[in-house]
Amino acid sequence: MEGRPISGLARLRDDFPILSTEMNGHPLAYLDSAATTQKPVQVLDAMDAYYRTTNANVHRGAYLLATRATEAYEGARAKVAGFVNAASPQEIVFTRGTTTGINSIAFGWGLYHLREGDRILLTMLEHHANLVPWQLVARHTGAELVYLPLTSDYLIDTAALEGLLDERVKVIAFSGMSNVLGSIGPIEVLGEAARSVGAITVVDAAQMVPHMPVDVQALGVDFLAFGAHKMLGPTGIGALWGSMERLEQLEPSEGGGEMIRDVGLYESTWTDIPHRFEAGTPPIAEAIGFGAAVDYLEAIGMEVVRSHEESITRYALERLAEVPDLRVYGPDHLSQRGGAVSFTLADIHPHDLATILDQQGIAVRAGHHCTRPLHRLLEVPATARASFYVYSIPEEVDRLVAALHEARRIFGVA
Ligand code: 7TS
Repeated sequence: MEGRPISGLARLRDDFPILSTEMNGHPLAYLDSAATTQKPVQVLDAMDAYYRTTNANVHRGAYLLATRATEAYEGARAKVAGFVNAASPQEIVFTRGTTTGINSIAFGWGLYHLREGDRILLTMLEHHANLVPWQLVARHTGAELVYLPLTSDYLIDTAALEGLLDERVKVIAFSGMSNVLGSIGPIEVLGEAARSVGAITVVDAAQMVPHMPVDVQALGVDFLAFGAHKMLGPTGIGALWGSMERLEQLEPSEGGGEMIRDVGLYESTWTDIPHRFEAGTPPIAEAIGFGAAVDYLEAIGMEVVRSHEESITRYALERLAEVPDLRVYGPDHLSQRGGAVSFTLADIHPHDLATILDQQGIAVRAGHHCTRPLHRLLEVPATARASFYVYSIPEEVDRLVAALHEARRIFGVA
């Protein structure tokens, strides 16, 4: 036990108004950042200022206000592009979130390029967002789904590629960081494997981009989807990054205004990338909030975000190990994991556990976390999950552990 980590980022907490509220008569201990993160005043203010001073529709007005709105929207795209080191802002498509990003690849690429006999390679730890869209596309195209298993220490088992990888595999889609186990995906290995058989790689980066430095040009993958709301930004917006070569192979999966070059009665042509994938009026204020979230994280530095998360996760794993009958599901090594810590406590149902924690003002998620196949593999119907972000402090872990001891007493765990 190395003791409490120094909470070097605790000073940030004043930026998050919600963190000084009370729940059930206790200060809120928000330990559900894998579901969504809280928002700093810098993000709230950017969105408020946009509506107060700049609001107009984008890419259509001939007047100054509309030009300013368009510049703010496109400025946000450039910030997001810089954040993941995209080769150009054009490679960033604004989406509604991770789910929409993955669906737009499944339906904009998969539907047009897959046929019977082809294979889509997924893994056993995927969120439903990176599973169900592929099931739908498999049903349409006749392609088959195959799964990479997990190792005994909860990592994607790349040794199993040997039996599964061949020319039939056209897509490898996998999570960059598991929302349940915390496991970091073997991106380089799977990217290389995909290239060797001419498959595309799709990274569900919902939990990855918010939690570690990401350089899309260095990763060697084709598509990467993430959302703003898990990285201090608003809900309703996310980004799909794709290499220009792959984006050119993608068909729009939504049609409407602003995505066309010309429209005839029976056929239309598309405008340039990325706007051909952004039909209709986009979430403009949300994009600006996303940009402000990126500024905020860049001011901290993503290396610092990652090391803070490692230290709070190390502390949580050490302290949770003190609770008898508690089982954590996920890799032990911090270099292989992020800050989502899922656990069960004896045979107490995770929902009951979450209710007892809530009575102490501690917010954790309980359930299958949109990963039913993974929970079946773990042979538990549900887990409780504590997850951390830049504002998480060791005192919250202490309160969690104390409340878990209390839960054991309440449920009479011997
Ligand atoms: N992929 C992963 C790995 C996720 O964790 C989530 C959301 C998604 C995709 C979907 O993101 P969305 O923003 O489009 O909904 N994960 C969670 C979670 O763990 N608890 O609530 C949402």
